[in-house]
Amino acid sequence: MVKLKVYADRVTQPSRAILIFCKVNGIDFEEVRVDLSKGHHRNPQFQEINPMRQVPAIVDGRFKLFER
Ligand SMILES: N[C@@H](CCC(=O)N[C@@H](CS)C(=O)NCC(=O)O)C(=O)O
Repeated sequence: MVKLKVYADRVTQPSRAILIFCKVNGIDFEEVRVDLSKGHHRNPQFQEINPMRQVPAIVDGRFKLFER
């Protein structure tokens, strides 16, 4: 089974909120760091996940979601 991926940068409050939500609710997930200070959110690969180029975003198989 494919694990839920959480694209986040812990520096940001919205990212921390999603990470805490997953941990508190026992959701099995993989954290993928998107380093805003290095501009990783502007990479074409990340833009395919979130065209708004913001974290957090989640991917579950083919399902992609952004906006908390
Ligand atoms: N409405 C979005 C807001 C997300 C958001 O504002 N993310 C900021 C960090 S706090 C971000 O990725 N900023 C990068 C940018 O806009 O370039 C949500 O709640 O998920």
